[in-house]
Amino acid sequence: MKALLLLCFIALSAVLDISEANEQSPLADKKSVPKNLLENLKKELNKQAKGISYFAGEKGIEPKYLDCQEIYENNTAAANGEYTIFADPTMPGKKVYCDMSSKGWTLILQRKMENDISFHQDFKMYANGFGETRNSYWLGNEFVHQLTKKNKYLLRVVFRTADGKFPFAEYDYFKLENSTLFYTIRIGSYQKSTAEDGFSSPSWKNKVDNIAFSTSDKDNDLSPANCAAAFKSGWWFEDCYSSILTLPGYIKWQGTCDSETKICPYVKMMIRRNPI
Ligand SMILES: [Ca+2]
Repeated sequence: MKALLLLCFIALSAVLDISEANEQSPLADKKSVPKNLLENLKKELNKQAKGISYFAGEKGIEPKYLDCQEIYENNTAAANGEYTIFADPTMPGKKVYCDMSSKGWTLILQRKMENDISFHQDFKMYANGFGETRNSYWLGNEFVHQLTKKNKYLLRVVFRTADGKFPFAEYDYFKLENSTLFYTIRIGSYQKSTAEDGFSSPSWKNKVDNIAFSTSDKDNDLSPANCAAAFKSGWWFEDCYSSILTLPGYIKWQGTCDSETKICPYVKMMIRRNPI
């Protein structure tokens, strides 16, 4: 508390100095606190006001940030890479890959086909997450549920095509329900994007929106068969799939990626809070 009061005092002093200087008052020549110091103090006070807590991270004592967007907003120079985020500060954090190139997106799936892993995992593995954050990974349905139950998120699915393009499909809402509802996915409207609407276009037989998550040991699909076992994958299977990002060996996205003529060596599913 003492530290907080001291910070308040310093910050207030700095505000007074700067405002006086701006008004050309007789005190204008008084030495001002540098503006960047004031900004840092303001950020620190904001964190404390928001009740942000801290953890012992690889870089020392670090704030428990909610997601990659919050990391970016506290440091707009933050680089793409691995960070630890906390969907709930009372629960363990999780390592995640952050795309900071467009203001802090949290990757919930990343798949590099040249460094691929098996996505033929059971329900518990998909709930907890698996893989390597810097390469191919599934963040974890439970963690993503915790993130998306509190805030409204956008979803962007980004591909790299064989000829080096990066088409993407964006949706204005994304949420995973809880484990009781088998992490049912909720997806909003398709936004103007450079890739097809692989998730919900009426052109495709199988949709993803409002579908429960299935694995070979938990058949929640709408097919008489067990889609996850048949296709050695975990996914939001309806009567199996039209677009799916977890098949062995390739990425399938209607109109953009397939196993033969349009091979995509890379995909990421990432989320960012919707400012609306
Ligand atoms: Ca079934």
